[in-house]
Amino acid sequence: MNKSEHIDPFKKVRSEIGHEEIDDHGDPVTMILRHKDVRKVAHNWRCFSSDAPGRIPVPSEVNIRTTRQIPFEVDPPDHTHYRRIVEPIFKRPLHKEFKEQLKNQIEALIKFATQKKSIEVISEFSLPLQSKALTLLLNMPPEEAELWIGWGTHVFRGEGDTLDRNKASILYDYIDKQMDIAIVEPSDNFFSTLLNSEYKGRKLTREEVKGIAMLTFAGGRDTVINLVSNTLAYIAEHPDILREIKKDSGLIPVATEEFIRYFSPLTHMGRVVKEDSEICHHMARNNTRVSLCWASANRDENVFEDADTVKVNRKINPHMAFGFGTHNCLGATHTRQIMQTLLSLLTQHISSIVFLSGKENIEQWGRFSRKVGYNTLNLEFIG
Ligand code: EMZ
Repeated sequence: MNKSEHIDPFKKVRSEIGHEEIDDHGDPVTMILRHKDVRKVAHNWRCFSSDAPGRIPVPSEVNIRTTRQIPFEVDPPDHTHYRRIVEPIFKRPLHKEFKEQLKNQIEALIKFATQKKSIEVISEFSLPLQSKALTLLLNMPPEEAELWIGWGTHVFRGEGDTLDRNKASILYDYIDKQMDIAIVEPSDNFFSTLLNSEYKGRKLTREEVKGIAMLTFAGGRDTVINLVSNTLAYIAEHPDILREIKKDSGLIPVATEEFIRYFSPLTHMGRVVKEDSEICHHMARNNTRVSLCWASANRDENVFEDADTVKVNRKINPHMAFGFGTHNCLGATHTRQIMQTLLSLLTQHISSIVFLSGKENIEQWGRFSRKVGYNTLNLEFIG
């Protein structure tokens, strides 16, 4: 087996049963595993609600926060109003100037990597890339990234990947401080823009801005870092990919979607059941939780031919790595832009990448062990 491969741990249970009961700190969760069921449940926000601060992520974050993340933990119709406010910020990566700046950031990282004998990808490439790219999204000075890099790959998780309230409070204090600054010195950055935004005829409250900021800092962090690291490791072991996309740059957006499907950086996301409901012949009781397992749905053999193979020219790719329906990922435009820029620059500056060593990051969900990325990954970039 190649070291960059990601095995689908859900295959057998998905095809035989379709769901699996797991325990999340004493709060049971039914993981939904089939593509068609995940779609159905994601679509049905009335029965499978997001209106439960801290209880929507799996593992649950009720012990580390009371602030509702917005729009992530809000159901329609309010969700629609919030989404309208934040959408323009998250579409900024489509602007020409944004693309140019992002290209410069990634190019500098690739040049740095080629000048060294080897790099540790998480700390020297993916984490800095994620934080620098976030300064562009939030319209903040590039130096701010240095502080964010210091928070590591997850803002809520400390040693051993456990949720850590003390660590989380670093982010909460930072957001409070940024809001204080924005009130005294208004600008066109993320915090100022939100504090001046109108929600149903009034200004957003500090608590609402805090909820949006928390989602922005926590949500697209480890996921983007894993996606970038996994892609680099995979390209190292599959040199044909770089050759193929070099020959036909039209494949870059297609290959991007395929990497996102194959790695599915976010394993699953929860919902709270609003009334006793049946999913795949399984009864889900009111006020219990289900999870939409994007990672399993994205390997469903009834939808994807050769689901376990990365095909950089896959024609039909209805993956749900960015979720599905009302709550589809706000950061998807930014992530796609990062990946497409990265792939394009690799074809220009790199002839090959050598896989030196990696320590895998494995998540455990009941009896499923899933590789999500690497804790450390050493690669050599050859220019
Ligand atoms: C939440 C979540 C959002 C959660 C789309 O994902 O990402 C997780 O990493 C965070 O811990 O709070 O933002």
